[in-house]
Amino acid sequence: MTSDLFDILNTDEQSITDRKDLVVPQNKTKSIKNIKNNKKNEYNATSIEILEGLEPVRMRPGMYIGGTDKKSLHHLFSEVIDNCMDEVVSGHADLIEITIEKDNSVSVSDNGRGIPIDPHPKKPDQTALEVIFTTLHAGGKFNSNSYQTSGGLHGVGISVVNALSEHLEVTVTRDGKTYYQEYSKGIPLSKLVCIGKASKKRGTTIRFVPDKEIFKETTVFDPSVIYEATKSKAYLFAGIKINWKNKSDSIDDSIPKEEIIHFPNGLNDYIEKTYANDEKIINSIFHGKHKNESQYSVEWSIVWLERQSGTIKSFCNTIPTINGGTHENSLKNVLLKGLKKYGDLISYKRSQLLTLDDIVSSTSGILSIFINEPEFQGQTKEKLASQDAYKLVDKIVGDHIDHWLVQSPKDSLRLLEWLTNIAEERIKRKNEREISRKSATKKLRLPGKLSDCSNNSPEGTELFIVEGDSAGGSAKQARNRKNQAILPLRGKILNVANASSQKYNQNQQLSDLVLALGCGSGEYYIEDNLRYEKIIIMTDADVDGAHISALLMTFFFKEMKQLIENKHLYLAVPPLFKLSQGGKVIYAKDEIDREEIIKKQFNNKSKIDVSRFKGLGEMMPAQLKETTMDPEKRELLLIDINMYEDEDNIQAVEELMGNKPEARFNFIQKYANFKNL
Ligand code: 0RA
Repeated sequence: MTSDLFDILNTDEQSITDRKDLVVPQNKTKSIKNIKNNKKNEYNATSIEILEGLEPVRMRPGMYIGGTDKKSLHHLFSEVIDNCMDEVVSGHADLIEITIEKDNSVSVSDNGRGIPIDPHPKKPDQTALEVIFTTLHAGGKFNSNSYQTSGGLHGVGISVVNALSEHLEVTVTRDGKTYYQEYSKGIPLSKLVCIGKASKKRGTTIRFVPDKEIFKETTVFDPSVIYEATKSKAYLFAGIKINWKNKSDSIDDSIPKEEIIHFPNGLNDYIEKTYANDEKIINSIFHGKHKNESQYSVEWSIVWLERQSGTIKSFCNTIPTINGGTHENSLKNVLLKGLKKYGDLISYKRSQLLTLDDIVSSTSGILSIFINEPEFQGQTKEKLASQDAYKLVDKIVGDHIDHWLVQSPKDSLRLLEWLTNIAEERIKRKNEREISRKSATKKLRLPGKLSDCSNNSPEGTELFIVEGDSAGGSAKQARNRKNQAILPLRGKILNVANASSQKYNQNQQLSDLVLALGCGSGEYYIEDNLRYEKIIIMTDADVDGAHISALLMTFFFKEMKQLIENKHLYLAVPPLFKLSQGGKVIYAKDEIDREEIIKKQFNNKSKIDVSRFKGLGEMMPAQLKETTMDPEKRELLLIDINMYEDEDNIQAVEELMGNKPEARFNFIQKYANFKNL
């Protein structure tokens, strides 16, 4: 026996060989053949059954302990200590002993009830202990502890540790006697034997050596990993004392050789120790513990640090939930809710700026809950999924934070001020980012004549290309400055049909247009850089207007074909006539429209006043908005690439370019079956 705990436990220890006579009574009728003596490989029924029972574990260890690497190796230890913690948490034990032996075996003892050794009701051949060590998931069925760690990566059962251990020995003291059994790779090497009388104490010791065949990377435990995991158990359960012994020849001298690990103030001890050297926003710790006998328990200890790299560690039934989960999310949200509510209470308006990120970055601490039948999720089962845990933490921490904030108004105000400063910094940074994006746009040297819209992203934006400054002025007043931009083109646009690229690069009007669009032209066209969603050509409804439209369309067709293909180019449809009778005003886009309206919408009782717009510049901004620019009321023509792509495409372009304005006008008319929007 390796554990010194049993010295403390006052066992009348005898060596196993001395007590071969002390066979466990219930095994008298049907004795289990000792596999150790079964040298001829004569497998008996029991060994085969056990092998089959634990075979899946040895076949696919990853399914049970997450892998076969160093991390998974340490899961064996977690499983064993979690079993002991179950006894502690359920109030049956208050002392644990951990020993890393020289031979790299690890021994874990507790002074709990001791694993039951009576015959198993369904398998009278076997003791309950043997069933627990040789059957997957058998532990929980024997044990009615309410905070069972079952369900997670841990809680796979001690049988998994047994299956993956080259050697495992278990010693149980209960009912005045001490019992002992050994296993190898899950197979018992002997019967459970009574090795002595133990007058007072009870408990269980499990010592195991991981199997090299399984853990190919290493079977050497890292004392620091074992030590940290052990310490966290002591923090999480304030009542516990853990006797720590490190007999390994590890060179890591930061890990004590011997220590009694005991944290009477639980989580607060951890916080005080861990953050002793950190600058705090406020010195007090937000701590609370709420226990409902055997139903649940919630404990937390929170500290606010000046450095913005907060970490919250969470646990469920002493199992670390590295990836958080419902309980941890709830804690973060309830802290935010509490702080905002308190801000409201003291009329500290800035507190409404707070977001989860603002407070989480400065918050550090531990959350530990105990619930029945926790559910874990994720590949490594390190995230709590129980929905009850969210409500539980919300309710209990929610109640406490309100009181805690009200109790120390000075601290609470300082905390609020600090956190809202973080929020304001965040908002400021965000604004600066936006401004720098805007000025990056400015660096594109947008043409001076462009009246850009204020939206930063292209979605929903429109660029109106208008003819002349007076139309530009009206359009500027008529637009929605959020998403509508205006580019007035002054003077003559170069006819690009016969011009070289070089030539129209030198043309001020066209280079202004390319600059405004941001997407480049010709082979340098990059659709992603297009600064507007819709490009709308808005020219007067006359021959000159048609001419300019035609020139622009030709330019887009030759230089930004994709822009048309991807349906970004439109023609605006400004009215040509204004019809009014009495108070009634209707606009008509052309002669046909005019006659139709006169016939259908007006009566013969009084004179119908018909006026013809000479140009867009003549219209009142409100009129222009209503008839041509307001997306709710206007009509737009989508320029469809197909109209260029018919057989006499070239001729069509030629036609557009022809010297006779009439010809160009005809083109527009001819292709006026543009998609009507
Ligand atoms: C099953 C039933 C009972 C206790 C245990 C298992 C138990 C398991 C481990 C593992 C490490 N230490 C342990 N201590 C106890 C309840 C036994 C009873 O009711 O007396």
